Amino acid sequence: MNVMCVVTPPGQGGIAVVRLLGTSAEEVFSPFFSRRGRPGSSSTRIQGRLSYGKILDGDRVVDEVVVCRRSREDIDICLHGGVVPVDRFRELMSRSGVEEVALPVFRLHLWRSQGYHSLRAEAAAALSFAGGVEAVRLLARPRSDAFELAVRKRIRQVVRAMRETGDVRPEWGEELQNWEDRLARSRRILLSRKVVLTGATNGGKSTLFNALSGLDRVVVSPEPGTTRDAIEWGVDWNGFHLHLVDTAGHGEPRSQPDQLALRRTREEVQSADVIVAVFDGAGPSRSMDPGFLDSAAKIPLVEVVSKSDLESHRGVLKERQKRGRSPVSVSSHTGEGLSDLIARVLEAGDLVSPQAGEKENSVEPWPISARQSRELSRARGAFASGSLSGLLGSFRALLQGVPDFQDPIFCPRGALFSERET
Ligand SMILES: Nc1nc2c(ncn2[C@@H]2O[C@H](COP(=O)(O)OP(=O)(O)O)[C@@H](O)[C@H]2O)c(=O)[nH]1
Ligand SMILES: [Mg+2]
Repeated sequence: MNVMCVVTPPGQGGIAVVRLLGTSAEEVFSPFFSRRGRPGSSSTRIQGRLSYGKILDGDRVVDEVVVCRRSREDIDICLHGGVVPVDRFRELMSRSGVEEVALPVFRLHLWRSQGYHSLRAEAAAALSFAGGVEAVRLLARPRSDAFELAVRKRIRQVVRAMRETGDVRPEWGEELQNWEDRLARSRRILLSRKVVLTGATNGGKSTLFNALSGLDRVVVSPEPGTTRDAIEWGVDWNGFHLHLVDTAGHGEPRSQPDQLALRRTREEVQSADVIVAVFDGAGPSRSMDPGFLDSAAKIPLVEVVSKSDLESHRGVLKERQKRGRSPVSVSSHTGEGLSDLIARVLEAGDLVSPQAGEKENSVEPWPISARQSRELSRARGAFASGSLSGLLGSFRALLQGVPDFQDPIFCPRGALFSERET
């Protein structure tokens, strides 16, 4: 199979580089190429690493080009950068059966052509989309080969079992479970977690959001109901990419916009990975609406008592402690308690650097995409129904498939491609 990709950015430019990759890249390209000085010459061979010449479509000159030949299977064609010659060349290649792919997919083919195991190539292709240092570390780890080797070994065993016993082996189920566990850990690292601030109006959520995000973006005021839209911002804490969300406070809705704002808050709270419940340190005049938190009881929660610089804060803190809670005291004005809060949020989201905090007997994460995860669940289904051919099919698909670049590991929330959020 041959693929091509325009590797220079789109738009008008001096040159456009199209890269061709595939087992017959040179054979496909050569018939359209003629060296300079011999128009129409039959000598179409690309000579050496660099050749200057013309791309011809029959008698028509498509463009004058420089061809850089890395190997028979990997060729750059430097065209003039305008849209017309590039489109003509594309058309010429696609007529010859070359498939045009997007840059991330092209990178995947490139990694694979350079001998990377296919799962590692997939991780490498995701690298440029990684949000946070921990995600980069995980994707760049050579350990990603371990998964591929494990799957290949299993494929061999399944093939043997098909010839011999015709039965699935019970220990394969345990291994599938182990892979699922690694998947769960890797998703926590690769996907941006959503941290939602919620609580009564005027509790200091927006001020806290500003302090935590390092922004001065959200309007803060003593007037209740200042925040209506949920506002999001990406933060990097200890190498983990998180998405911080400020929401409208719980309070008596007095208008339709208030009601809409409340509904939005409820949605944000229910889709959070970690909830930060802010209790107003200025006093218990407006309390947290418990309905909000009850509806999201399964989501990890960190309690905060705000405004620790005020006298009244102590009373509120004691009150929460009496109820058996252990809130973090913070002051967004002085910065007190902010780093404790960050640590508590990371802990609640189970975000511990695999290097630093590796617990005994916890599984090492393997980078894995949603595509691979789907094949894994298919494999589990096949295992449960004792189907060897089903198992074989999903294991093979796991290794051979091309990732979908809408996959969240390629566009974690808030990373480069947030408009393609999944
Ligand atoms: N003293 C003190 N006041 C604060 C602190 N955080 C917020 N406030 C004040 O509390 C009021 C409400 O803050 P805001 O962030 O808008 O609350 P929200 O409605 O929960 O978003 C504003 O007047 C802030 O200046 C704090 O840490 N200390
Ligand atoms: Mg607010």
